[in-house]
Amino acid sequence: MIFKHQKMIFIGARLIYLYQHNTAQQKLNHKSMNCKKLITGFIISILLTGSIMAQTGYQPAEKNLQNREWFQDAKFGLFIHWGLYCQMAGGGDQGIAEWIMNQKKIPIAQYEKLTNFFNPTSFNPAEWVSMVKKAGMKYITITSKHHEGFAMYDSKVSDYNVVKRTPYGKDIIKQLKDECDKQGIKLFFYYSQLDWHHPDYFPRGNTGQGFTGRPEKGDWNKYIDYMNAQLAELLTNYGEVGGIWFDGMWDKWDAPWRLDETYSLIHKLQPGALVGSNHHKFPFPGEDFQMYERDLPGENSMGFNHMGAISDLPLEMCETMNGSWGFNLADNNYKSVKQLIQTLIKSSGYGANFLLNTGPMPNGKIQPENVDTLMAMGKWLDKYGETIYGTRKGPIKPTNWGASTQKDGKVWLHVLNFGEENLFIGKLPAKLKSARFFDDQSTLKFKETELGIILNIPDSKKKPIDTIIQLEY
Ligand code: FHN
Repeated sequence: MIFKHQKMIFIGARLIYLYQHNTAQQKLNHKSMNCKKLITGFIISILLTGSIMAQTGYQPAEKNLQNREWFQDAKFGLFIHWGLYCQMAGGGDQGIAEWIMNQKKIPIAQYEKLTNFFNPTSFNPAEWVSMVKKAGMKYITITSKHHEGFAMYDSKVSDYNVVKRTPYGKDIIKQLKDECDKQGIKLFFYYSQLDWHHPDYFPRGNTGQGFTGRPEKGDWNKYIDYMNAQLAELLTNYGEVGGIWFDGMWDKWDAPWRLDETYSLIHKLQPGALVGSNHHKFPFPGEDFQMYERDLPGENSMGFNHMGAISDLPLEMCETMNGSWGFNLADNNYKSVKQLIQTLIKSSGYGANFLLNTGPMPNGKIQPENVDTLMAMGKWLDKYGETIYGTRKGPIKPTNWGASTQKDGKVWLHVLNFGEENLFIGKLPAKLKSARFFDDQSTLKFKETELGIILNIPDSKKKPIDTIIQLEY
């Protein structure tokens, strides 16, 4: 009864919050859903997820709040998808290579044979972390276990892991963490709640059905115990971690995930660790940041982000370099450096971090194409990082021509696409005193109209990736 009562209060509070949030949001975003839709969506999601209570009453620790600030300042990180699947390299198909077990319907008994060949003798964590630093990235998020269920670290609760089952026999996560500590890079652990290998992940969700060879029975609570035990290992055996990046709840919305227990466990073991979940919904209590997969905040071009609403939590957007997260031999459809830098800028314009992915090869090396891209991005950041790192979203919301960022009283416009020589940027919060090109600090002409400001950007000043204008008002 008390539980029910608390639940109602919680739902009520969430609805009020969403209403307030949405009212503010609507003023800013003409695309945002209307409030009625949002609340209806939320109620539906609550009904669907009646068992998801998350960490009600969660109060982030001081350290957690500090880390949230750090996180928002950091802006750029490397996502690493590495697991047994890298050896299949996508099997010659385009698409997400880390899903090959499910896509090709490979039974566990066969898939497990991949453990016998996993021997990334060229894995050099020092090289990886140096590359990350040169790219201007401040943190790494690595798959500790993806949907295939294989742990890339020395788990004591399952021998389906890199140390016990592969000829390589060394703890990948430990080596990477030691090197990150040495070079001052934070490490986050991706953890898949969805599991195609564990027998107790039952009843099954939308994926991993029918082909794995698991008996059609299992004890769900045992699976959650197992997952929490693995998380406890990750949070006790590797020193201070940046946080946990969850994925996979979308596979089984109606499951009793016992999120309250999982989130409390993480925050108890490491109060500073940031929890985020790629459940594609509005954040639940106990989560410390909100994430968007292959979409800028508030957009839904991938069809993942149905709720649309942006929370007040720190934000992060993740993206692939080609079309796959895991190493895909056949997919050469790499995004250009320009495209990726512009996405980084647009994310910053939303106040969001950009987590850019690479899928290491079976030998432990990063694909050379990805290294080249990262080095080019790092070069750009060496020059223009001041307008990205440590910033928050600027006064002008990202739009088709660009975005804006701000820090310590400085405001930067990032002009990414040009139409005419004159650029209408709308209204600013105060009267504009001056506008200068970031590159040479030369001033540019502008006109203040009733509707907003028009800037004059001569062709000679236009840059191919980003023309940065510093505003003073
Ligand atoms: O299924 C996964 C996918 O393999 C990858 O890990 C991405 C990263 O955001 N998340 C899931 C899809 O939403």
